[in-house]
Amino acid sequence: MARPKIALIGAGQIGGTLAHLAAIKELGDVVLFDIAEGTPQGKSLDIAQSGPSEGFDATMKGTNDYADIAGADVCIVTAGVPRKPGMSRDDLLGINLKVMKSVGEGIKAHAPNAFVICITNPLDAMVWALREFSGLPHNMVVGMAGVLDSARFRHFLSVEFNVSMRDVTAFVLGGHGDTMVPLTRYSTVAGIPLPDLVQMGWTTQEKLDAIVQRTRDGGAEIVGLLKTGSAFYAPATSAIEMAEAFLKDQKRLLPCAAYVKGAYGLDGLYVGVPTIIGKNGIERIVDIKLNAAEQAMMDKSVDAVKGLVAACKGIDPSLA
Ligand code: A3D
Repeated sequence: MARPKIALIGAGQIGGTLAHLAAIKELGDVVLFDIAEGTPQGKSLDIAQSGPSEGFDATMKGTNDYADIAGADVCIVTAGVPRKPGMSRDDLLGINLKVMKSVGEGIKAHAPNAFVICITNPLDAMVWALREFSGLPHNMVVGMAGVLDSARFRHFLSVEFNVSMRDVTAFVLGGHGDTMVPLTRYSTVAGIPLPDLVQMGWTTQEKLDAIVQRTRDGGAEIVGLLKTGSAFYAPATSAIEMAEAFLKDQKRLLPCAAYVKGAYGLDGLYVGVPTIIGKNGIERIVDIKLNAAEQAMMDKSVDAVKGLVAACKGIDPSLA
C-alpha cells in the first residue's frame, strides 16, 4: 500500500520541525514547499540524512513548485511570517492574508482532497481565509491552536502539582489570542477537576489564576525569550498529533479551531472548540455546557475572532 503523502507549506522553523517529526514517526512521505529557493531543498536533504540513524522509511522532497504537492493526503500550512517581540498575533494579519490566498489556490489546484491544518497566525482568521480561498469542505480545513494552548496549560499544571504531564488533561477553547479560554472546570489530574484540587489543598486559587494567565501569555513568553521568532517545537508536535489522528482514524478528541455552525450558538465561524478528528477530518464538534462565567469568556473571544474576520474582508473584498 502506498505511504500517505504529507505536504508542508512553509519550510521555516515549524515546517522543518514538522518534516523531521513526520519522518521519525513514519507518518508518510514528505514534501516540503516554500517560496524561498533552497530552503525546502536544503532542509529536506538534511532530514533525509538523519534517516540512517533514526531508521525511518520516508522520502523527503523540497520544492518551490506547487505541482509537487499533488495528491497530498495532509497539508500543514505554516507559510507566512511569525511575530517579533512587541507584536501581537493580529499585527500579522495583512501580510499573512496574502500568503493564505496563494496557499489556498495552490491547495485547491493540486491537493483538493487533503486534510488541511493551518498554523499561520492570527490563527482563527487565517484558517477561515484559507478555507475560503481553497474552497475545500469545512470539515477538511482546521486550525491548530487548542492542542498547543492546552499542552502549555498541562505542562504548567504538571510542574505545579509535581505529577506526570500524561495524567494532566486540560481544555483551552476560544480564539488563539489574548482572549483564549482555559477551562479549569474541564481540566483534571487523572479525572480530578482543578477546582477540587484547589479544595484538596494541592494549589491555591491565586496560583491557579497565575497559571491560567501564563497559559494565555504562553506564546509571548517564548517570543520574548527567542527575540527572533516564535515557538516552533511544541506547535509542530501539536499539529502532528492532529495529522496522526486523521491519518490513523484515531477519533481523538482534540481542541481545534474548527468551523462552528449551530453549536455554541455560532452561525459559521472558525474558533477553538473540542472536536473529534478521524478519517473524515473534523467528524464532530463537542458542544460542552459552559457556565455563565465561561460563556462570558467565550463570547469575548468569539467577538475578537469576528473582528479579525471582518478585518480580512476589509482588506480583500473577494472575501466579503
Ligand atoms: P518562519 O520560520 O518564518 O517560517 C515561515 C516560512 O514561510 C518561511 O520559510 C517563509 O519563506 C515561508 N513563506 C512566506 N511566504 C510564503 C508563501 N507565500 N508561500 C510559501 N511559503 C511562504 O515562521 P515559523 O515557522 O516560526 O511560524 C510560521 C507561522 O506559524 C507564523 O505565522 C507564526 O505566527 C505561526 N505560529 C502559530 C502558532 C499557533 O499556535 C497557531 C504557534 C507558533 C507559530
